[in-house]
Amino acid sequence: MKLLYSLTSPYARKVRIVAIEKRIPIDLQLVVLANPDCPVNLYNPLGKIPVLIMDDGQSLYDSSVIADYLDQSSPLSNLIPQETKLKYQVKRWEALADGVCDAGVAVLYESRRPENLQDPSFVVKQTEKVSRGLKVLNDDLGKSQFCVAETFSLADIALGCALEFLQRRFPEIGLEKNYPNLARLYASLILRHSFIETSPPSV
Ligand SMILES: N[C@@H](CCC(=O)N[C@@H](CS)C(=O)NCC(=O)O)C(=O)O
Repeated sequence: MKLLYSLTSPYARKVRIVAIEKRIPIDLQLVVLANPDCPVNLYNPLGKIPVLIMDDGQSLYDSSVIADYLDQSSPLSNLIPQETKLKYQVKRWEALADGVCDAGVAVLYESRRPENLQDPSFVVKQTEKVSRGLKVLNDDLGKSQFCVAETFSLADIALGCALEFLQRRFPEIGLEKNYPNLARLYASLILRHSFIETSPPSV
C-alpha cells in the first residue's frame, strides 16, 4: 500500500497517525499538488490528498474512508469502536474536526488568490465555521481525558491534526485562551510517538 501525501496536510497526517498507531506499514509518496506531473488526479478525480493506493492498483479516498479501512485491516488498537453508539460519536467528532479544517483550508486558499479577487465575506463565513466548531468541540470535551468514552480513538487523532493545522496557519484563534479544554488534550496528544513522528515542518 502506498499513501500519496504532503507533509503539511492535516488529513494526510490523520491517516499516517492511524497507520502508526495500528502498526500498519505503508509506503509514503510525497507529492506536490501544484506540479503538472503530480499523480494524484490519476488516483483521485477530486485531485485531493491523501490517497491510498492498494496493492491491486485500486485507490481509496478521502481521509475518513482510508482511516476506517486501516482500522478494519488490523485488530490491533481499535480506533473506531465496534459499538454503534460510540462508533458514530467518534465519526461525528472526526467530521467536525475535519470540517473546521475544511473551513481553515478554504480561508488559506482564498488568501492565495490575487488580492482584488478575494472575497472578505467568504473569509468571514469560513472563519465563523472554525470558531463555532471549536467552541462545540471544546464544550463537548469538557474535562474528559479523551473525546469519546475516555479512550484514545480516531476522534482524538482527527482533533489533534485539526488543532495543529489551525494553530500553525491561524495562531490568532488563541487555543489556550479561548479553548482551554482542547488545549489541554492537544498538549497530551503531541507527546504520542505517532504525533511526534508526523509533526509537520514549521512554515
Ligand atoms: N475531505 C478530504 C479533504 C482533503 C483535502 O482537502 N486535502 C487538501 C490538502 S490539505 C487538498 O488536497 N487540496 C487540493 C484541492 O482542494 O484541490 C479528506 O478528508 O481527505
